[in-house]
Amino acid sequence: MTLNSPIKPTWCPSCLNFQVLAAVKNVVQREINTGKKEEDFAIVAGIGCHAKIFDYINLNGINTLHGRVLPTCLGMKLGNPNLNVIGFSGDGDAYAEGMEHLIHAARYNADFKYFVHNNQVFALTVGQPTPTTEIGFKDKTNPLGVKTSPINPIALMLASGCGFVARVYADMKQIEHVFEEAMKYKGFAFIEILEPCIIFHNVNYKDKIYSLENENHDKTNLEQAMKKAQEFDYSTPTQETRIPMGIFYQKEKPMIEDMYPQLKILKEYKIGWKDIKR
Ligand SMILES: Cc1ncc(C[n+]2csc(CCOP(=O)(O)OP(=O)(O)O)c2C)c(N)n1
Repeated sequence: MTLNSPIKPTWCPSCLNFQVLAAVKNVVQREINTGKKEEDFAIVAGIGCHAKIFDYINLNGINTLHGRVLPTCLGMKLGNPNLNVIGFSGDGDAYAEGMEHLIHAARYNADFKYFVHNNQVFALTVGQPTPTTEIGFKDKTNPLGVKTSPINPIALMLASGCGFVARVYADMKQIEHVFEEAMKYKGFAFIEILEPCIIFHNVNYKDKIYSLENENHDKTNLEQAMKKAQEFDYSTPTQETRIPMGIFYQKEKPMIEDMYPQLKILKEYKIGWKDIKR
């Protein structure tokens, strides 16, 4: 079996979602080459341009409702804690309609990996502002410009108790590196991909970003992580703007799969509920 799907992508030519697709397939392929099987993986996506990734990776999963990627991933893990579940959301999906799930996903700490493709707009519905769009952004729904300030998802996830908080630019190498670390991590891993939309939010972040790893950031230090999170507030970049990329915080915590004996047994025997005779 191949991870390549026969469905042709309908993303815009040079859309950064192609970088995400290639990186995710490369990492999963490496996991398969070193012992895992295709059926050990399940993917979940919501609705949006980013969510089309579901059609372009040949793995089992659920293309769920807009904003409901996280409860779907959690449900999969409760049904079969041995599955390697990977979720994909947009910033609209994760931070608007799905916001309440995000905080609880950090609390429950089920062992799955979650990407948020943050292009700072609702792209599929043609460019309306989301909770991470900067003040002043204009579109047909906000002709006078956005008045409210953007949320900072990195700070939010740190404050919510998430044990793996990362941000990468939509660049294959960066995504692969952090995704590999997330796969080794036991628990809920939050990875935001800063991904300008070439049509509706084409901001140049490339010369603003720097690697936390190269600046000796201590990813075990929550206070330091919070300080780094605050360096970029999702506003329009100025000459001084520096955007930290990489793993802000990493610490293993009790996972929901270990809190309930029923789930622990499934993990121990490497089985799902369907394998239990009633
Ligand atoms: C329950 C529900 N609410 C709203 C919509 C309309 N809708 C479809 S795609 C979309 C925008 C998605 O934006 P985002 O999650 O940021 O993804 P992007 O398209 O930018 O990748 C919206 C609001 C929907 N399909 N279902």
